[in-house]
Amino acid sequence: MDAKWWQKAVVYQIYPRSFQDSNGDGIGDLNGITARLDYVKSLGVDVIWLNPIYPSPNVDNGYDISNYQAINPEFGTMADFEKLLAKAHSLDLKVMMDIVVNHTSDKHHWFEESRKSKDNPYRDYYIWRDPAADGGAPNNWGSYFSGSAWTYDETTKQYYLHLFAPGQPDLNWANPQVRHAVYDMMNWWVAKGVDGFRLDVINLISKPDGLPNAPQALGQPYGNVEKVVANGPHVHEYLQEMNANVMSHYNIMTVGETPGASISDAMQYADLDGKELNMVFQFEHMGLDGNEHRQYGKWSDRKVDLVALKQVLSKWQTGFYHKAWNSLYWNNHDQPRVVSRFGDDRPEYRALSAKMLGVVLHMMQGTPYIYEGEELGMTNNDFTRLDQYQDLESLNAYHDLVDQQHVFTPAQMLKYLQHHSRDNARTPMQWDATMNAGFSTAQPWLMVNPNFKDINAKEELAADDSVLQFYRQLIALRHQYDVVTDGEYAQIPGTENDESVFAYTRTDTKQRLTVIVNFTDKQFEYEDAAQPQAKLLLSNYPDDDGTTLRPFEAKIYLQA
Ligand code: TEU
Ligand code: CA
Repeated sequence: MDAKWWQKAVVYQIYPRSFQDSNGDGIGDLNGITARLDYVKSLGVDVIWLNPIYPSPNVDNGYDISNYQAINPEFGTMADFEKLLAKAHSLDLKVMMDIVVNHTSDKHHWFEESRKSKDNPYRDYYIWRDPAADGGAPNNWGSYFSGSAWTYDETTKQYYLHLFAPGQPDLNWANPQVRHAVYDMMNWWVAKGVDGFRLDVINLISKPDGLPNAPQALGQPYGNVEKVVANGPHVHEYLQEMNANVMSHYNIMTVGETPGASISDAMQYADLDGKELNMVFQFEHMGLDGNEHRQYGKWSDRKVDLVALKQVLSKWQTGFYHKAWNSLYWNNHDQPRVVSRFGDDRPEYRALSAKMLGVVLHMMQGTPYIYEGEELGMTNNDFTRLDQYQDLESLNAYHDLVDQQHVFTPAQMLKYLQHHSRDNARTPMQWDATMNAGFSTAQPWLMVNPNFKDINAKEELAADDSVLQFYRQLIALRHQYDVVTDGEYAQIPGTENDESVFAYTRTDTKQRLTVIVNFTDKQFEYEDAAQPQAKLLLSNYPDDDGTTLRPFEAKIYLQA
């Protein structure tokens, strides 16, 4: 297959607020990123994805944008961005921007105009509705961040829609003026030299006609909005129009974040015909360890079931083969750290299981995403008190489920937050063992994980068996072997229901890659007949006796 550049690429996600502070205010910034690009390049990655860097009141840490064509002064200036872009390009690193166009900040001048009067030219940039007959919200939709998805505005005596916080009013994509303003903005960034876009919750932009009520679980105060807004009636039409007005004119990379997208929805978003997006972030493998009562979402301390995880990942591998393109991720700024979540972050197993998880993901078909610190095996933080959290989603969920609905006790919810709060991913990058892990000379905006003295880039660059060195080898394998890019995926027959082993092959006309990992801290006999003729390409143990699988052992074999 003649792979597109983004099919051979590996992406490194940078959360600017937590990556590197360069001016001593405790907040990561663009010049800090620029200073660390040599490190990023040394991993062997091809693209950096920057979370939003635009002006924002930070209701949702930048996912509430008040100006799409400027830089958040906390992060620096447009000149600083241009320096970062030039440095990245000089290192042959492409830069992917994160654009949030399902909603803006309520401080965006479009919304400030829109809320002024019903006949304001910007009124229809957003979704306004009269109160229901009882004076309440127009329907039963609940926000992703708890509470109603509607807020009443006194000035014009109407409600406006916000799937997320009240400070994040949803744009009205049925309005062609909105759509074309977005396309113009995207073209403006491409003209500045950016190489791609990550599109935030892009499958929520087309709301269902008539805004019908959502399914509402017994006892729940609101309906489950994702059931009625995800993958809406015109979403493919809008994405094809965006493609015609933007993507089709360039060789850029696009990835859509699509919560609630099934494999058939995603098949069209990420179709190889290139009519919409290159790939999407689907959430099915991220939802397997949520609360057993779906209405309480992800708040849980359950461990993931390996058989279910294998089944989901395999379904997306085989379902998309030669039809659409997968993204591959374990981590991002919204998800807890994978070594704590799906691996084992006890000191004796942390590095082993981090490497094992890297093997499972990076030998699959798709474009892998590495979230800052994942290459170090950074772990969840040990938050113990509610006041240590800053994430809006976490704090709102606590007050809703503990204080209002009394579904969980404070102790229960604090445990669930320890497992699933987004702040686990947002603690500062751990560079070295100096103060604040080398992230900042000032008090960081969010606490540094106390284990930074043992887990940091400096340590791992100096060691030859670190998680970092192992990730470098995995990235090199992707660039070296076509079978990683285009080999056909299959679980090894007979292992599908094994609760300890994840074993799969990738096969093309020339080679076969075999991946065998032990997902547990147990040791047991395991012999795969294929091994004798195969060459061991990479393992997270120094030797290979071929018949025993040791705790979290991960092996990659190649057969010509
Ligand atoms: O996330 C959307 C989304 O689906 C997440 O809220 C997810 O459901 C949850 O956080 C993790 O289970 C995107 C951005 O990635 C997130 O940071 C923003 O808060 C959100 O959209 C609103 O823009
Ligand atoms: Ca700073």
